[in-house]
Amino acid sequence: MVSWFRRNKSDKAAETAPEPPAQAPSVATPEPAPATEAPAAAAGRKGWTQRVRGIFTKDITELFGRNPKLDDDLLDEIETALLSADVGVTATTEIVDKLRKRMKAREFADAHELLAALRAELLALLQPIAQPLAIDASAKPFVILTVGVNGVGKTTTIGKLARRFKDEGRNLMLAAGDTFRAAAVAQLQQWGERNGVVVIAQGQDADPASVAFYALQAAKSRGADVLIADTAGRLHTQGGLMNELGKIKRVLGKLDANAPHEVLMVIDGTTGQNALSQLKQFNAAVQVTGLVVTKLDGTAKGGVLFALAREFGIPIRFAGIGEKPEDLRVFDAEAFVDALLPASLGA
Ligand SMILES: Nc1nc2c(ncn2[C@@H]2O[C@H](COP(=O)(O)OP(=O)(O)O)[C@@H](O)[C@H]2O)c(=O)[nH]1
Ligand SMILES: [Mg+2]
Repeated sequence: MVSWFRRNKSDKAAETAPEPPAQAPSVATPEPAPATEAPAAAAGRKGWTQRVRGIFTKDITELFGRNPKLDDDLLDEIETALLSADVGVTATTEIVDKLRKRMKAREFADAHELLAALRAELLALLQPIAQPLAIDASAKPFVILTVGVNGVGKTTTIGKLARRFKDEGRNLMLAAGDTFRAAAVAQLQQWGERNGVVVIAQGQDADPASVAFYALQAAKSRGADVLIADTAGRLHTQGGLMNELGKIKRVLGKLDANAPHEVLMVIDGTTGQNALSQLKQFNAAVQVTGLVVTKLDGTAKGGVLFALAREFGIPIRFAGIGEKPEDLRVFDAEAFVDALLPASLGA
């Protein structure tokens, strides 16, 4: 730990003095980490099904294990399962009403056909927003600004993304824009070190907009492909801090009118319906262009994705399904719905 702080200090000294972009870089590029861990891109459906589970499966497995009758009671039980998984009242009501209409119209021969229709409804909600992040290669660098409340997994996600982009052969840099806590800078530097990625930091209490500005200047001068900026967690109810995000965005725009190219909001999948008000406020402050939903490995509340999809239609880029570097998946709507409601269920 001590060595991180020490290094942080010297970085601070090196980076606080703004330099003309053409000058030699003042931050040592760490040696690339040996490629011993599994590649971050090794995704696949298996990981999803193993990690993301238990959102509906317990209730629904029990339900369909009982070989239920096709009636209003069954719909009631499905409604309860969706609500307790935090799909939210509006999205749940819509789904259940649709199923009820089709049931009354005798479209389903049995309960299992109704289950298949439920899967299809859930998939239809998520599929349009399962849009992977496309890195525009002409943006030099492509700037990603990460935002979100405290503890949702912003810094961890940046570390995982760093790993992924390195694996893809991209030249990237990180900006330690969470200047609230010294530990936050150290945490990002640790990720950078592990993955052989340069981290630009000005230390604790620096102006995060200034960190972002100089980091973009440095990334431009080095011809980096991608710059990912961390920010301090903030409550969506803290007006001053929300304005600060606007300032970071404006300052980046001074160096590149299109920057940030992606405002990536990280949402904790265990938050439940509060995620909706978080997204609403962050979106109003900085216009969120993509989401990462984390901690889907440890929740019975991941149903909030359906509510987010319905309310905002903002693309979900990635899903966090664990704490390791490789535990970030490109969001795959079908794999997610499969993990929640296996097609084999009740077959
Ligand atoms: N289980 C699990 N834990 C996660 C995931 N993403 C982040 N975390 C943990 O959440 C905690 C907070 O993460 P951090 O990146 O510091 O959050 P930040 O405050 O938003 O930067 C840490 O203990 C992480 O290891 C995930 O996808 N799954
Ligand atoms: Mg952080």
